[in-house]
Formats: sequence, structure tokens, C-alpha cells
Amino acid sequence: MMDRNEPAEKAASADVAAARRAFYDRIDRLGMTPLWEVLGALVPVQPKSPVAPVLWCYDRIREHVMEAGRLITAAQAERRVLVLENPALRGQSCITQSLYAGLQLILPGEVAPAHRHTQSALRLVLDGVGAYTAVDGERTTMRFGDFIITPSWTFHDHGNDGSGPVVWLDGLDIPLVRFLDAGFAEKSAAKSQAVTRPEGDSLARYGNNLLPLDHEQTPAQPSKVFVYPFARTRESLLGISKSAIDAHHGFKLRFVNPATGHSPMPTMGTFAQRLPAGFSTRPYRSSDSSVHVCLEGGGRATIGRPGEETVFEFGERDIFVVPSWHALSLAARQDTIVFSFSDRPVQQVLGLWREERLD
Ligand code: GTQ
Repeated sequence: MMDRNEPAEKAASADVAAARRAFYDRIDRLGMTPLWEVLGALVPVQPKSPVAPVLWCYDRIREHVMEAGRLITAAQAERRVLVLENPALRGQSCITQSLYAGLQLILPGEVAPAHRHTQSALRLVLDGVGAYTAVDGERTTMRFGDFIITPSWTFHDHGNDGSGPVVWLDGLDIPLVRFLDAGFAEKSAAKSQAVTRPEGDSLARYGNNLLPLDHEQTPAQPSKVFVYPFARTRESLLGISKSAIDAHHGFKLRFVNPATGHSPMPTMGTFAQRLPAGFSTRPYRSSDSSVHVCLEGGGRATIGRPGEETVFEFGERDIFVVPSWHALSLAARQDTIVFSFSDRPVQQVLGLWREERLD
């Protein structure tokens, strides 16, 4: 086993080092490079994520999202979104290595025209009322905290029939699909897709402990439930609050495709958790970098190992990132509900996912 803490070059004499450098230059022209100079970085003992812990306070960025609404229309932009870029990954449209996030604004009377793409998207409604998302011919009214999905290759358009601006968080697997070079997209001929099913049809058919008689899905197929209403999520989180609390998670549940028990979409895992006022979670880490959004209450997130930790004070609508294998501890100032998402199902299906409960 080579000593990964000591670069091979350091141990060598000056002559050997010079000979090696000359050799590296010669093989460089042939499109080759020595593994031993990079092995430690390629095969790390544990994840060394380049992702930075970062917090966006909604109240501080809201005015800029609104300003975008005065500079470009939803129709001109196709999607009027301010991308949340991880400060360590600027220019790559990434919030983590595998995931994209942005804040989408839609003004009264606007339509973000119908299109589809192989990237999967989730929406978490943060601000305003009166907007809808249409997925596969069915419209869903967007209410605060609702988690809505647009699975890979489903047509979707967004509109606002209300009287004020509406903002939601978009989460997409754009970097993952880009990495795989598997991106396809097309615009629909129709600006708004034809409504073929009444609102609530999917939820009634697939989201109420019942399924159509002949309905069968494989684990990788996305949920036919397009909206996971916040009212229902809240009800479950409060409903389990009389039982024992998990020291590392509080009361935490994962969203599922009810027909399979797997994640609503194959590339993104989504979670909701409740922390009672005054409760602090024990530190916990996992190999999926995650994006957290506070929907109710607020508190303190401590990210990373003691001595080099990052501490964020967060409140409602604030968004923060926890990099892979960084310990997270959450302390609730008030009764708090946090939504989060990550690439966990991808790691799990590939046999890569790890977690560790600390302390
Ligand atoms: O709503 O379809 O934030 O296609 C980025 C790409 C949103 C969308 C984004 C998209 C969309």
C-alpha cells in the first residue's frame, strides 16, 4: 500500500524527481499521465467533497427574484429562474455535484410554456398563491410547502391565474444527467398543454392507499402522484410526534412512490422532518450531499466536524446545503419543519450510499 500522505516525488532525490518530470512531459504528449501522482485524490479514504456548506436567506434574495420579473417575462425566459450556485462550483449551475436548484418566479397572467426533458424536476412552493403546474395533462394548484414532481420526459408548463407573484424552489438532476450525457429536451407545440384529467385525479387514483386494478410499476419508474400536499405531510409529521423521537433525525419521513415504496423519482430522494421546539439532533452524516429548506420555524444548523464547523441560523424559506460526509446537527428554536432532497436513491441503487450516526 503506498503512503498517500507523502507524494511520491517528495521522497525521491532531485535527480529522480527531474527524470520523472521529464517522463511526465513526454507521456503527456501521448495523452497519458501517471496514476501515482493522483491516486489519493482519485480513490479517497472517505469523500472529500468540493461542495461548500452554504445558506440562502429567502428574505435577502426575494427582492432580486422579484427584480428578475421586471427585466424579463416568463415567455421570453422560457423559465424565469435564478440559479442557486454552490460558491465552490460557480459557473456550473450546481448546488451540489449532482443536483441543480433555482428559484422560479411566475407573475399573474404568465405562462411558462410546455416542454419536456430527460432531467427530472421537483418543485417546493415557497411564496405566493394562485399558480399551477400542469404535468401530463393534469393541473396542480401550488400551495405553500407543496412538493410537486415533474418526472423525466413528462410535459410540464406552469401558470399563474392569481393576483400576485409566486415563487418556488426547483430541484433538478441537471448535473447528473449532464455527467451522463443523457440530456434530451423538446418544446411542445402548445403553450399550455391540454388538460385531460381533472385536478386531483392522480392523487385520488394513486395517492390514497389505493391503486388502479392493473397498475404495476418497477422501482425506477416515477410516481403517478404529482403533488405531495404540505397539509398531508404536516399531518403525518405531527401524527408521529407522540411516539419516540429519533436522536439523529427528530421525526423524519421519506416521500415515496406509493405504488413501489421507492423514491418518487429515481434520481432524487426527498424527505420531511419535524423538530420540536428546543430539540437538537445528534450529529449525523451520509454520503449524499443534501439541500435543506425550512418550511416552518427555524433554528441552527451545525455542519462539519467540531473545530471546523459551519453554523447557519435559518428561518422559514431559507435554503442550506450539507456536503457529502459532513456531520449535520440541527437545533430547533421553534417547532420546525424541514424539507430536504439529495441523490440518495442513485447512490443506494448503485450500492454506494453510506451513513453514520455520530456521538
Ligand atoms: O420548470 O421546466 O429551474 O426546465 C430549470 C429547467 C426549471 C422547468 C428549472 C427547467 C425548469
